[in-house]
Amino acid sequence: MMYPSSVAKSSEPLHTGTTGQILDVSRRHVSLLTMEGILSGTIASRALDVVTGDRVVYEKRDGKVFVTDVVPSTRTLSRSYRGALKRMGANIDLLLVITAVGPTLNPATIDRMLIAARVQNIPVVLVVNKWDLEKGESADFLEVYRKIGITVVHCSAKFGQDFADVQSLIHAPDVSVVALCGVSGVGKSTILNRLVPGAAARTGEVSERTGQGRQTTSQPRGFLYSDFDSCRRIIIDFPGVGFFGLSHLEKDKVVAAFDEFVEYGQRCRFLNCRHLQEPSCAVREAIENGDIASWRYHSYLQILDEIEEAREY
Ligand SMILES: Nc1nc2c(ncn2[C@@H]2O[C@H](COP(=O)(O)OP(=O)(O)OP(=O)(O)O)[C@@H](O)[C@H]2O)c(=O)[nH]1
Ligand SMILES: [Mg+2]
Ligand SMILES: [Zn+2]
Repeated sequence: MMYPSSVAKSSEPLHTGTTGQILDVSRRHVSLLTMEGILSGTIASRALDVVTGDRVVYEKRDGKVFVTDVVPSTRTLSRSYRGALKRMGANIDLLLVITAVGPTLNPATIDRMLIAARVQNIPVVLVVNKWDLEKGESADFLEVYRKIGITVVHCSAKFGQDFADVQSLIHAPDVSVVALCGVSGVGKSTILNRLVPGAAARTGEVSERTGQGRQTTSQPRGFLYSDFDSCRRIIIDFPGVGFFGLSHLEKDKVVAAFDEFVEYGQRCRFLNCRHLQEPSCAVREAIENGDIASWRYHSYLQILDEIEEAREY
C-alpha cells in the first residue's frame, strides 16, 4: 500500500492532565477533545491564537472550561492572507490534498499546498476525487506528480468507489490528525462524511456555470474518527481555499520544496542557483528538454513573484 514515506512520529500521549486538542474554533468558543470526552469551552485571552489541531491547556472554573494556554505546535499548515500569516491547522500528521478530475483540478493551487506541507514536514498524499467523471487532461498532471514522488490515490467519494485506499491512508500507524485541504467543490466534506458516518458535514452543489464550488464549509472542523483498532483520530475538514498565499516563506525554502528542481539542480553551475537567469542552469535545461513540467516551473515563478511583491510593502 502507498503509505506516505515519512509519517511523523507522535511520541507523547495524546492527552495528559488538563490538556486537550482543539476540534473547532468559532470566535472565542472552542470544542476540544479531552480525557473526559468532547468539551465546550472559551478561549481565556484574546492573545491566544488557537486553531483546530492545537494542543491546549484548560482549566475549569465554576464548571466552565477555559483554554488558558496553547502548546507550541509542530507540523502547522499556514498560509498568508491579506498580508498576515494565518495558521490553519496544527499538529497535522497527514495532509490529504484533495482535488477532483475536470475543471477543479488546479495544479498551481495543488503545488502551493504541497509546498506549505513540505516546509513543515507534513506528509502529504494527493487524493483525486470524482474519478467517476470525465478525466480530460487530469491524467497528465497526475502522472507528473507521481513522477516526482508524490503518492496519488483516486476515489469517488459520492459513490464510494475505490475508497479503501483513502481509508487505509488514515489507518496508517502514528497518524492521529488528518487534514483535508483543497479548493472549493472538490468533495472534501463528501469524503469526510463517508469516513465519519453521522458527521453530516454540509456539502454543496458545484456551480454549473463555472464548474467551481461555492464555498460550503465556512470554517475548519475537526471530527472524531474511530476505527476498528479503537485508536482515536481527528479528521479536519477545511473550507475550500481560494488563494493559498505563500508570501511568508523564504525563497530558498520554496526552491528546496520542488523536489525535481533539487534533483536536477545538483548539476547547475552555481550551488545556490535559483534557476532564474543564472548561466548553465540544469533546471531550465531540463524544462526545455521536457524532463521537468513547465507548469511546475510556472508555479515556482509565481510564488517567487508573490514573495517579492510582499517585500515591497
Ligand atoms: N461526480 C461526483 N461528484 C462528487 C463526488 N464527491 C463529491 N461530489 C459533489 O461535489 C460537490 C461538492 O462537494 P463538497 O463535499 O461540498 O465539496 P467541498 O470540497 O467540501 O467544498 P467546500 O466546502 O466549499 O470547500 C457536491 O455536489 C458533491 O455531491 C464524486 O466522487 N463524484
Ligand atoms: Mg466542504
Ligand atoms: Zn539552476
